[in-house]
This record gives sequence, structure tokens and C-alpha cells, in this order.
Amino acid sequence: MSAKKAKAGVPVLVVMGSDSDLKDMSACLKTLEEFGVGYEVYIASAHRTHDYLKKLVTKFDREGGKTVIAAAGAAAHLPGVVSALTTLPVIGVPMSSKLLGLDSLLSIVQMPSGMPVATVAVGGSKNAALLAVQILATSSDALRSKYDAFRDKQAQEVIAKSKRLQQKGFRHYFDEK
Ligand code: RP5
Repeated sequence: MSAKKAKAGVPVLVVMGSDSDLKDMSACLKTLEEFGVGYEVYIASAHRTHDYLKKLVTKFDREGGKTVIAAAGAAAHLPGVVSALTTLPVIGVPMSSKLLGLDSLLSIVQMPSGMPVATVAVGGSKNAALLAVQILATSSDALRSKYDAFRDKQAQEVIAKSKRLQQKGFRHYFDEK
């Protein structure tokens, strides 16, 4: 272990470009909490506060963090810049924008070869958290069991809806939901 590796910190760093992203990112934070995954959350912009961003990411990496979730909108360079600052896996979340998030999506997903950012859907902050859980679950049997249980429950809920649809017919499905 490097002498610089200090005490173990939390496994997930969540960073977003603006406080205007916080509402869309709440599903991410809620999901991490539901899985009992520790996180730190910051507002830091690739453009407005690049020095602050660099300090946050390098500290997180040095302290043994495992994965970064980075959310940004419009000229959404934040996840790409984070990937330049660390070799930890980076998950990018495109935020909605005046251009419906297409600008954000393309800014994040179109990374140059050799610099991957795992990109979720526009506003897909819950999936970003789930992907982080999956990454962490590769080295935690307990987390893997929780994630497997989540997927089983989700499947059962869909099947229950399908069965209800068979029983009620589509005209009465919503009335009796
Ligand atoms: C991006 O610009 C942020 O991530 C946000 O989605 C967007 C708008 O930011 P504000 O002008 O609301 O601070 O950097």
C-alpha cells in the first residue's frame, strides 16, 4: 500500500456541477442510502472551480475511494475531467438542459478512446447509484446479496403487475391499482 493512502474513506464520491442538479441527483443519493453505501457529496464544476474539483477527486482517490459519480448539464465536461484526475471508475450522469439534455449526454458519452466514462441516461441518477453498487458488489458478498435481492424484488413486482393485468383486463387495471 502506498504510504500516502490514509485512513479508509467512504467508497463513493458524488459530485455535481451546480446546486441546480441536486433535485435530479436525489434519487442517486437515496439509492446509495438504501443499499447502505457510504458517500460524500459535493458541488464542484469543471469550469467554475477546477482547482477545488481536483483537490476533491485526488483526496478521495488517496483515501481509498472506489468509484465516482459525476453529474453535469449542458457543456457537461465534469465527468470527463474527473476521469482525467483519477483511474477510479467514473459514472457520468447527464442532466437535463435547455436542449433536453442531449448536449449533456453527448458531452459525457463522447469521450476520447482510452478515457472511458460509464454514461447513464439523461437524468438517470438512480441507475448511476445502482451501477456504483454493482461495482462495489464485485468485492462484497453482502452487497452482492442485497443487489440480487433488489433485482429479484423488481422482477416480482413486474410479474405481479402482469398477473393483475391478466385478471382485470386493461380497462380496469388503473382503476383498481
Ligand atoms: C452545469 O451547468 C451544471 O451541472 C448544471 O447542470 C448546468 C447549469 O448550472 P447553473 O447555471 O444552474 O449553476 O455546469
